[in-house]
Amino acid sequence: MSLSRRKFLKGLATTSAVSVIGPSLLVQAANAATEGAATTADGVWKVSGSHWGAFRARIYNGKVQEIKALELDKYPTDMLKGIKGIIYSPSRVRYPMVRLDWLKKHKYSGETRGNNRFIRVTWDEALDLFYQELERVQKDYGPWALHAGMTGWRQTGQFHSCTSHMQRAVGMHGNFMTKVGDYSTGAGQTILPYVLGSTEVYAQATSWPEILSNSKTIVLWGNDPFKNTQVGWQAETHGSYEYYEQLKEKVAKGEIKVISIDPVKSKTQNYLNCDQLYVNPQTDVAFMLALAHTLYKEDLYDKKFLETYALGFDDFLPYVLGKSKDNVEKTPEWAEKICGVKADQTRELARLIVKDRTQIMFGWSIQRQQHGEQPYWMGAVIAAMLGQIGLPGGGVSYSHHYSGVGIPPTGGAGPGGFPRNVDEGQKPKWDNDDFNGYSKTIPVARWLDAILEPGKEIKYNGSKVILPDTKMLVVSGCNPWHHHQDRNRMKKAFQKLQTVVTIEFAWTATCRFSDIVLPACTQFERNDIDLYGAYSASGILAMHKLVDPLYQSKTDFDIFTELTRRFGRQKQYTRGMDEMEWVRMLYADCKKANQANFPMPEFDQFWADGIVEFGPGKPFIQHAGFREDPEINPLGTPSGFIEIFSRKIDRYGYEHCQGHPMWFEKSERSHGGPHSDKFPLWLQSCHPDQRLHSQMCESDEYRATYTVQDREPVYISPEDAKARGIKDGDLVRVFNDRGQLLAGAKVSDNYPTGVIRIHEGAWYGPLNEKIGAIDTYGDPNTVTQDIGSSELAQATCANTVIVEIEKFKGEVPPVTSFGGPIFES
Ligand SMILES: Nc1nc2c(c(=O)[nH]1)N[C@H]1C(S)=C(S)[C@@H](COP(=O)(O)OP(=O)(O)OC[C@H]3O[C@@H](n4cnc5c(=O)[nH]c(N)nc54)[C@H](O)[C@@H]3O)O[C@H]1N2
Ligand SMILES: Nc1nc2c(c(=O)[nH]1)N[C@H]1C(S)=C(S)[C@@H](COP(=O)(O)OP(=O)(O)OC[C@H]3O[C@@H](n4cnc5c(=O)[nH]c(N)nc54)[C@H](O)[C@@H]3O)O[C@H]1N2
Ligand SMILES: [Mo]
Repeated sequence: MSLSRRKFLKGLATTSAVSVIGPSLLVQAANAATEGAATTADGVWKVSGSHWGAFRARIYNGKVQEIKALELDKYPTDMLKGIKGIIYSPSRVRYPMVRLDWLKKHKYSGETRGNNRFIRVTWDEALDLFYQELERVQKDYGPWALHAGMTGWRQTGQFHSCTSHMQRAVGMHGNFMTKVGDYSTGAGQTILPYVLGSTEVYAQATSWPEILSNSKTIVLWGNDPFKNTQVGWQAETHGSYEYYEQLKEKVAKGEIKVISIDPVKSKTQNYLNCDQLYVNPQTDVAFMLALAHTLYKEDLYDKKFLETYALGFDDFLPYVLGKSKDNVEKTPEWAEKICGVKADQTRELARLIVKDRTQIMFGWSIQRQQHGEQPYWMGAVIAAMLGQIGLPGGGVSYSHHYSGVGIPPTGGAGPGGFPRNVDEGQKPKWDNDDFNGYSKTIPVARWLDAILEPGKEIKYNGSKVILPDTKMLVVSGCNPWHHHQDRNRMKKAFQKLQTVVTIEFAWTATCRFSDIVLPACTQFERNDIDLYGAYSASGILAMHKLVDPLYQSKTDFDIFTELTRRFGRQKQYTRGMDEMEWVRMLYADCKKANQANFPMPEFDQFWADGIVEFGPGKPFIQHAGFREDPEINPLGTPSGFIEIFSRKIDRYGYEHCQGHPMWFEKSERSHGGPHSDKFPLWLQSCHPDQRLHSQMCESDEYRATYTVQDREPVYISPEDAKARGIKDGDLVRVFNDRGQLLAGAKVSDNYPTGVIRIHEGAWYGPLNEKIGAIDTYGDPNTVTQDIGSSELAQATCANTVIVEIEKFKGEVPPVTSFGGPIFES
């Protein structure tokens, strides 16, 4: 019996529950132990996990009654309270549904797509239609007309990872267009391989113990780890919070100085009670150039480091000194007018960060904007000038706010997953790889362009992409009507699509804009296995099914087993194994991989215990090998060194991403930037404190803990609110030329003038399907801009958006986001 389980049972023994257990229940308890469960008078407790962490759930009367963090999790997130509401949400997809007009009016009736009128059909009818549509598209067009390549934050569990199921099954039928990159780090992951030799954004970073004992200054650059490590890509351990606690103490004692460079006071800044340096949104590069200018002018930078480890400083310098084409010297005074940071403050910061060991930690929001490549590149240049890359507690990182990066990793191997691709040697039913001259892979956020401007040629990362003429979309494990920008542009594009199939458990706006919706079950209704701690690799977690699939929902595995049966690929798809056989096999493979270092028990024991722990990890120092010997451990850049100037990028000849980092004005910007006279407020759509994107928005009770007049909150400064006659709790309209939405005002001192926030993932609830209709709940992507960051990454620019806000007058429409479709017959 593992320690955690023993502790749990001991805990139960001291509660009254155990003393009232009668003999029959004790027998049940003994049986339950073999199912990874403990029985008490008021139900069975089962171990499982989620993006929000590992937990025990109490099941009674066939229902999940209670969720408690696993004892190992010392810093559980409040969001565990929202889990029950996902399972029992009134917005669950209950039955297979087909859109009324699509089915009855034919010709795909794109003009009414989004009116939310659906007909309930049987599973067989729905899957037959799905299969027929796949056939039609492959036969009439070809693989280029089908986009099934989107991915997203599928629920956890290595076997049931749903997008893999969809892509393997659809891929067994025929090829399809797919994507490269993601919405999280599109710009960052494209630029950094040129500069530091790897994507960096998903790299392990220096461990917190090393930082806590070596750093004197930590710069949180657009980074809110206290908010953002509540969730993880795999079951999150929340081990980072122990270190945040220690950091808070050190900040209080003056042992470490933390500076949050951010347009707003973040949750982390508030928690640590650290220094705040306000910077105007989207202007960090100007600020960084001024820092570089000071470091150079005051001769503070590390010349030896640049000589030994970096290339191209001399090609970059003229730009800083105003001796290149633009003739503008990047002085702190020049920057002040753009970024709002006082020139003296810039000089002070430059002197501070070279003085002692400094760790710069970037978040990702800052690259989710136009020219998002530049701040990351320029950040690496600053770090190179400080000369501390590769030292414990020094240098630059781009991942410390993500999935427990920075917890000393154990090095244990996690379980593999269900294969995303068709097995080797097998061919799809439609064995056609002819993309008709179109690109097979496109940059992730450009899929809407493909629908609207098929055949258009765009530049991307040194190559050309020709956008395919998409006719059909299959969506699983992501919510494009949350994650993509500019809803009204999306409406226009979706009117052109012929068929949209979505596999979902929550009736999101994506379901509303689909034609065939198949009810998946949630992760809580299936058995699975996961790595505990995506980056810490703290152990292996059993994910026990808590309840049977609700309504007519099925696991994605069962859905696609049924689909592949329709074209004779069922055996290949499942490899002849069922759910538990897969879970057992994944465990067996994982046990083998860990044999030498982390002995694991037999499966049944693991399943009964709920978790295998790998013990404490070993501290890690990022880029240490490179620092030690750049010849033996070169970076993955073309030269093997840090590239301050990139010949490769320079040769691409792009306008918005040139040979070295540069300041570019944005297409729209607050604080005196373009169009700020008309729309003076920058809208940031940071990641939610109380959701995972759009997941959990459907959790009614939990949502009610943060909504304002049933709407998503919009955070606004006291000054901006007052100037517009807006009071805390008012219903407001947020708008620009692209769209309009309703939200509830929350007036907060954390925001300076000119900056407002609506968290991403608020469920889109248009008043109707017409272009321009007001969003009744508060989805920030109603007003965001759908452009590419630059010719290099073509990444999402969700944060390049400005708006105006006013008190809402007139008749208040009800929120249309929740509760599912309108049932027609
Ligand atoms: N304005 C703005 N927009 C943004 C961002 C921003 O900062 N601002 N951030 C971007 C970023 S970084 C990201 S990562 C994306 C996130 O975008 P997504 O990953 O698309 O967002 P989620 O809300 O997590 O959507 C996952 C969907 O999959 C469904 N799902 C989960 N598990 C399963 C399953 O097992 N089976 C099936 N069939 N369905 C399942 C959930 O119900 C949910 O609707 O959003 C991007 N969009
Ligand atoms: N609770 C929770 N945690 C999450 C997620 C979630 O949905 N909920 N999603 C996860 C995912 S998929 C991702 S990609 C990450 C997202 O991680 P990030 O993208 O790093 O997170 P955000 O919260 O959007 O932004 C972090 C900080 O950047 C600041 N910022 C924004 N623009 C600028 C700018 O121009 N300059 C400067 N200096 N600062 C700026 C914001 O004010 C904010 O404090 O979070 C992960 N963690
Ligand atoms: Mo993300």
